[in-house]
Amino acid sequence: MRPSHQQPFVELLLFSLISSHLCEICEVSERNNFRLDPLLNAMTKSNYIRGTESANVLFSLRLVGILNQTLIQGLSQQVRSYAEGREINLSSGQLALIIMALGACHTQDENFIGKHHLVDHLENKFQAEIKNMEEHNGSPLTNYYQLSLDVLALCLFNGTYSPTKVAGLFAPENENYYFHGQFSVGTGAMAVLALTCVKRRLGKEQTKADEDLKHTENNIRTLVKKILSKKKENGLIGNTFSTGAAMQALFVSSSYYNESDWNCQQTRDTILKEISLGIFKNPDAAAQILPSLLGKTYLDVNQASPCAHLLGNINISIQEPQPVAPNSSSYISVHYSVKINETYSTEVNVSRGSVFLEVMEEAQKENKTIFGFTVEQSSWGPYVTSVQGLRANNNDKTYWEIMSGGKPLDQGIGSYVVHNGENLEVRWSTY
Ligand code: CBY
Repeated sequence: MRPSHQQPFVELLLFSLISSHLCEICEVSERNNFRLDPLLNAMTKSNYIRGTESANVLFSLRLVGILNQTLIQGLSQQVRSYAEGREINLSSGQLALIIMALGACHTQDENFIGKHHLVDHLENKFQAEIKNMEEHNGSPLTNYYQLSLDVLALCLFNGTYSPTKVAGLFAPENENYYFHGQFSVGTGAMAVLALTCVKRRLGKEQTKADEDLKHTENNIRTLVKKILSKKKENGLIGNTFSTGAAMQALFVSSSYYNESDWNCQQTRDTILKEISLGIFKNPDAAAQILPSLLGKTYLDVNQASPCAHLLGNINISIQEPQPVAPNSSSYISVHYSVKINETYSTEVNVSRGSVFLEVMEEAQKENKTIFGFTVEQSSWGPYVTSVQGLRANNNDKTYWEIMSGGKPLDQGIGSYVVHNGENLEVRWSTY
C-alpha cells in the first residue's frame, strides 16, 4: 500500500492536469489573438487609468505574459506611487490587488512589497474586516469580493491567516454572497479562487488539517454548483462582467463538476462576440476578462518561473483617446426619477450618446435640492454615494441602485449609454 501522505500530492497533480486541460481547450487560439485587441486597447488608454485600475491592468497583462517594457514599467510606476504612503487608506481588496499586481512574477517590484510591509498591512486590514463583521451584524468593512481577494493574496504571498476561520467565513450560506437575495457570481467566483489556493496550501503542508481541508472542499463544491446554476443560455455566467471571474473559478475547480455541466467554448465565443460589439470598453472590465480567455487564472501568480512571454509579440498600439465632437443638433429626451419613499421625477434633454451620469448632472442643474448627488471614483468608474444628501452606508447595507425601466442596470453611471424615451431611476435600496 502506498503511504497515505502521498495521496494529497497525487490528487493535487491530477487536479492541475485536469484544470490545465480545460484552460487549454478554451484558450483563444493564436490566430484569433487579434480578437483580443479591443481589450488591450481599453486597458492601455493610459491617460484614463489610475489607482486600483492600474493595478488591475498590470496584474492582467502580467498574467497573460504581455511584457512590453514601456507599458509595464509605466503601470508598475503608477501602482507603486499610488500605494506609497497610502497603505492605511486603501481598502483591503485594493491592497490585495496591488500586492498581486506587483508580485505577479518575479521582478524588482517584489522588493517594494517587502520594503513597505504590504503583506503585514493586508493581514491587519483583513482582521479589521472581521472585526467589523463582529460589531456590525456580519457586515464587513467592504464586501466578500474584497475579503476573497484578501485571502487569495495572503495565501499566494505567504501571509498569515487561519484556514479554520477562513473555511467558516466562506461557508456558501453566508449572506454576504447575496445582494437582494441573489447570489453574486463575481463574489462566489473570487471566493472559489481564494479557497482553492487555501486548499492547495493545506494539501502541500500535509499537516493534520483534514477537517479544514474537508470544510474548504465542501465550500468550493457548493459555490461551484451555485456559479453553474447562474449559467445563461448563451453561455454567460451571471452577467457579462462576472463571466471572467466565473471562468477562472471553473478552470481551477473542474474536479467538482461534470464535463457536460459547462461548455466553456460556448462561454468564450459569446464573450468574443461581446468584445467585438465594444462591450468591454471599461479598463477594469477588459482586465478582468482577459486572463480567462488565455487560460490563465489568478492562481498562476507568483509561481517559480517568471511570467512567460506568452503574448510578448502582440503589437500593442497605445491609442490616444479621440475627443468626441459634440453634435448639438442631436438631442434626446429621457425620464429621470429619484426614488426614496416618494418618487421625484423630471424630463431631461441630453445629447445622443450621453451616459447616465450626464442625465443626473442635467437634473441637478435644474434642481439641486431634489436631484443633487455626490459620487466617488471606483475602479469601475463613478459610484453614486448620496442623493438629496442621503448617504449609502455599508453597515446598513444601503446603496443607490441605478435602474432603467424598473430593472437594475449591469453597468455603472459612467458607462451606461442612455436612449431616447428611457425611464431612468436612482432608487434608495438595500442589498
Ligand atoms: N471590487 C469591489 O469591491 C466590488 C465587488 C462587486 C461584487 C463587483 C460588482 C464585482 C467586481 N468584479 O468588482 C460589487 N459590485 C459590489 C460588492 C457592490 C456593492 C458595493 C457595496 C459594498 N458592500 O462594497 C453594491 C452596493 C451591492 C454594488 N456593487 C452596487 C452596484 C451598483 C452601483 C450603483 C451606484 N451607486 O453607483 C451597480 C451599478 C448596480 C445597479 N444597477 O445599481 C453595480 N454595483 C454594478 C453594475 C456592478 C458591476 C459593474 C459592471 C460595469 N461594467 O460597470 C460589477 C462588475 C460590480 C463592480 N458592480 Co456592484 C458586477 C457585475 O455586474 N458583474 C474590488 C475593488 C478593489 O475594485
